[in-house]
Amino acid sequence: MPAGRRDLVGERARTVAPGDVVTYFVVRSPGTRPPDVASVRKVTQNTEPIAIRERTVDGFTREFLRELNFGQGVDLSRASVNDQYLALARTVRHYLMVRWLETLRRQYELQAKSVAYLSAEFLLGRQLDNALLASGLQDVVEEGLGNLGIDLATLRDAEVEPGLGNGGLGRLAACFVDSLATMNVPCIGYGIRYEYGIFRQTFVDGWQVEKPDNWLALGSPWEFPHPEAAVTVSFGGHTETYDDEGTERTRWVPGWSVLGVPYNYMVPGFENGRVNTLRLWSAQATRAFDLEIFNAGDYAEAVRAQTFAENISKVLYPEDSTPQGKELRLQQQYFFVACSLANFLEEVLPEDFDLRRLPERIIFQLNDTHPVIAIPELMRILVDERKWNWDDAWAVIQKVFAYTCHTLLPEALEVWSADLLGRLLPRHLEIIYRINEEFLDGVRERYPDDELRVRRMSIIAEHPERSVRMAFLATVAGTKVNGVAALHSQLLADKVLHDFSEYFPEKFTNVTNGITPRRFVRLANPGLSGLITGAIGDGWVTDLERLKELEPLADDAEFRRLFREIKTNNKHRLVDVLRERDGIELDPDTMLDVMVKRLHEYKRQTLKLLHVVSLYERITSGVLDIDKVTPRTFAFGAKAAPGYRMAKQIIGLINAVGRTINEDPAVKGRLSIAFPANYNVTLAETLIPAADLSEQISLAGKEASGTGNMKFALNGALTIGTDDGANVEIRQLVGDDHFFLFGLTEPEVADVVDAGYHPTSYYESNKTLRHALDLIASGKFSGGDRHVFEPVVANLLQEDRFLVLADFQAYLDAQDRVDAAYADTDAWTRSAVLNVARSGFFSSDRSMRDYIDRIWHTPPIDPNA
Ligand code: 26W
Repeated sequence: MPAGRRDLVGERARTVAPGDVVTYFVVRSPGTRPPDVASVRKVTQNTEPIAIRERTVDGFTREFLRELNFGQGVDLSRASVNDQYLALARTVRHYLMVRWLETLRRQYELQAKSVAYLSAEFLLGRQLDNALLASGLQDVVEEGLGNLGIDLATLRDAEVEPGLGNGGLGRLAACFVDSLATMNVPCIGYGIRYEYGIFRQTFVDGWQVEKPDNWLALGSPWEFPHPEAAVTVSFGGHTETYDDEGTERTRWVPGWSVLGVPYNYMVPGFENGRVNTLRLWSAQATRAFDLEIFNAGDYAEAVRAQTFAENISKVLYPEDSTPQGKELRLQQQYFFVACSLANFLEEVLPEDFDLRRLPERIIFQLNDTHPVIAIPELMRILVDERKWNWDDAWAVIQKVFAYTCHTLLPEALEVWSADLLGRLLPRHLEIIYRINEEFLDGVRERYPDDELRVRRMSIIAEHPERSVRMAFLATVAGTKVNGVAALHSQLLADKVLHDFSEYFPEKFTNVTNGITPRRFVRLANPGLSGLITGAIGDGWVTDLERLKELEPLADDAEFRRLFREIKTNNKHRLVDVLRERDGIELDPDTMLDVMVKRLHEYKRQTLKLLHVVSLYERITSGVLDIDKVTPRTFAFGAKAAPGYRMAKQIIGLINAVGRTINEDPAVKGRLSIAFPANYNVTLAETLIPAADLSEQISLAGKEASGTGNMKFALNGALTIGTDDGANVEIRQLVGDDHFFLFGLTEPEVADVVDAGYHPTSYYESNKTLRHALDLIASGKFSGGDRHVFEPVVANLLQEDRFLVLADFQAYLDAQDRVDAAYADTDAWTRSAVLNVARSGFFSSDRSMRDYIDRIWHTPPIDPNA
């Protein structure tokens, strides 16, 4: 080995000389125990330690070509774009590998308390750019590829984003694991490796049509499968009690089982040498293929077990609010939870670890109710398998689980029928019954003769059928329960879980959501990032509150000019992307008014649409002088759960209105709708930096937090919104002068509903509203067919559960204020700069600090320790 060669293991630079001791691993799958230090081998002349990747253009180019030739088996001249992309991805991950292995080694040594983030969804987005940013290799790669005649942008677009989530909850999980890695906090993310992620949305005549998301088809270079670390997961069967040397014990006799194969993904910290792990589980049959049955000629039967097993991790459930209560969904939830607990207890922890000390070593964060079955599963392991007594086991359970609730909609709180649970997981149901009994004993003690309260608080509901309320189970067992914004957590304690916040006041807390500034500012908005770094240095990327230092520059005309220029450039970038991607011609010289989020009635996309229709109606009827209307483009992005008919109707109506308005010369250049299909993380990264106005108009008291609202504010868009979710905290921080507030507050909504809400009274008393609704009902947007969108109008007039009509006029008035404000470009830009400067609080790094202080107590690891 040439003297003076640098050894960068763990990024610590030192020269390696013959006879030196270098730590390197017998490479066993990450997550499995590393060998003890004793097995380190003396460096000999011809032993190549972990290859040190030269972070030079030459070094990279050599690696890339090696990967292309030896990894992809092609030479450059014949390589397809996908070959080049896969080779690049693997090359970049090589540069991160040393950090990953070092992180694992040190974590194993330190056995520091860490977070296990259990989530049924991780909406990761594309990985390449984030890996380049984390490894600081962007420029080297851009130049190296350029020298080979390859355009990095082309390879970037070859990556299919892993759509392993529906929306807010899944994306939040991805932001959180990014922050924990960047903050040097040990964390394992546990989830499901769906073969098919969230469906690909297409529009046929304006109607949503779902296509399967076969994201793995062209290869998945960011994952590391470890079949040797597979876990057996059981289902069905029955339980039986037996005498165990005088102690009566219960055993579960399962009916069938599957294998859970772990796939590890890197979660690189931002330029800090740490790489945490995301472990996603894939289901396989224990016996993939039955040769006997095959030889007997029943080919389908021979592979039935495999197909059946694979179904468990086949596809993500596309609902993001109303659980369907499907058995397969419960199978998915138990599958990944059982795999994760077994993996952590048997693979991650040292062999002889005393589980009584588990609370010192791990906190399992339950991302909504989807992983809550982990609670009876760990009880089963401790009591049935480790033969602990109930109380000792329960004492540990209450310290190692914490629950985050992400919704306020009663219908979104998961309830599993005792019948289904008893059939699929008979032992777990028994354990839940016992947990409930012991809990209710305590309730009866605290509130004697209050059986109503007991029934209200019971984890087991008797009506309409006997079922298990998962949110209640999580609250009874968890050490902490948190909402995701101040208002949300307040409403959880005051309303949704009131009995429990009275009974366990110390458990209830709040952690307001956040977003990672690496992906949603540094990567998505390089122009703005450069401007900020130019002004205050680049510390903001890992300390977002530093943005405050921009405040004085809001009064700097030159800074405002540059800020505006960047917004305009981002608009032009969006114009090119939408033309290429969707054939949409967007006019960059209009105000870009954006509403992007899942389609749900409580988010009130219909209110936004009534504003557009009303503008169009008043312009075309001559009520409104077109020259007084600010030229606007209304951009929508929204997927509807396939079974959510009203949501799909609303998508159809938005596209129909868009078609009519976009083709009407009377409003050309003034009003237009852009509704690109298949809104996802990748599109958000281009759309959000281009936006002027962010629509956050849910009915107060319905949106738990929102995270899009934070991304828009941090990218210099102004918000028009209600006092709902995190909007309240955004408005408080950016200031009322820089936020367009409107609408009923949550208490006012409650009063209106309690008083009895009659949407038609608003229709009758408000001409502008009536004309807009009548225009839709007239068939104007549906070729004269009055029936197509009748259900949407009828629902608004008859039910209007989310008070769209009640908030209509206040919303229109707020939009007039927007028009007036936008006319003063400089003042608008000043407000936009202040939104950026005052939104540092909404970093997911800050959210992590709050979780660590209030719930987890998992301090960051000192990288130099
Ligand atoms: C079982 C069906 C189902 C699936 C997903 C029910 C509920 C969900 C999620 C909890 C829905 C969700 O994504 N909630 C959103 O979570 C975000 C992150 O905390 C919040 O910012 C959003 O306000 C909330 O709607």
